[in-house]
Amino acid sequence: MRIIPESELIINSDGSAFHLHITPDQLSDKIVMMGDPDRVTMTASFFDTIECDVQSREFHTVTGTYKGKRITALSHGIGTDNIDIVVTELDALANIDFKTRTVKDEFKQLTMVRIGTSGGMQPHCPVGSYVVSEKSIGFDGLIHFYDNSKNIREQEFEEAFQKHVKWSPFHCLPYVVSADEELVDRIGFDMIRGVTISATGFYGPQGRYVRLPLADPDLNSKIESFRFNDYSITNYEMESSAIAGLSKLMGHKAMTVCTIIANRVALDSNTDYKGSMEDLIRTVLDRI
Ligand code: R1P
Repeated sequence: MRIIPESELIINSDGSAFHLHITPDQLSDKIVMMGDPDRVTMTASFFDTIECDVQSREFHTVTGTYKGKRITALSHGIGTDNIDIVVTELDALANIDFKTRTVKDEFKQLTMVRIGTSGGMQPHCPVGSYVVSEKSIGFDGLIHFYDNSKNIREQEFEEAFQKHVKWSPFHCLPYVVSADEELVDRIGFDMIRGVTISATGFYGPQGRYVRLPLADPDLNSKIESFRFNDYSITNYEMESSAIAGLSKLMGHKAMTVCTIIANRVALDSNTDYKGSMEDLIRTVLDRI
């Protein structure tokens, strides 16, 4: 049996995972995740009981109960690079024996729902709407570092997308992965379903022209006009592709749902989205 070396999976002296700083017994198998550490505080304010509240860097974790269900809420910060850390450590907390440093015989499946903010790319995703990422397109390249990623990628979709937007050879290969279908049906049944791009940045990588001119100023209009079967690209955020991809590779269930806080087509935005976020969090907590 493979013993995972200390350098490959760093465990703190208190028995907690290196970055998340929580111990295996502090994790529920139902997890809601979000970029903003303060959103975890908001989520925990809906809990009936609090079991632990741990903060380490941008990773804020609270485990407690909501209407009798044990749930962990945690912040993952911004970007798919953080998702590599978060999903790997969550999986390790659930499926690796931290004492023997071996994979446990019995697999524990986690359910992860990311509750995020996002920019809409279609008129049918106005500010204030909720969009479930039925599929995600990763502009980030993270999944290509793992073996077997071709088994979960949707290559026809990828090829059609690259052709339509004339994808630059300087970028990584965009990968397409689906969220867990059962979760999408159960949690997002009354929400807009869409295809979400996870970008590698907030400004240039999402086509925002502030001061630096863009390498391809037409990329967003090509993204907007892209169609594959009945799918159009609905929104931009920065994590869903890696969450869907890594979870699929590991055997967990995951999906992302976002409240739209800017519409890139209508060129409007709303920074006062606390109410719509609260409603979305309560809905996910009820349905997870
Ligand atoms: C960018 O402002 C951040 O907001 C979105 C993006 O994915 C990125 O993390 O999500 P969160 O509001 O969950 O952080």
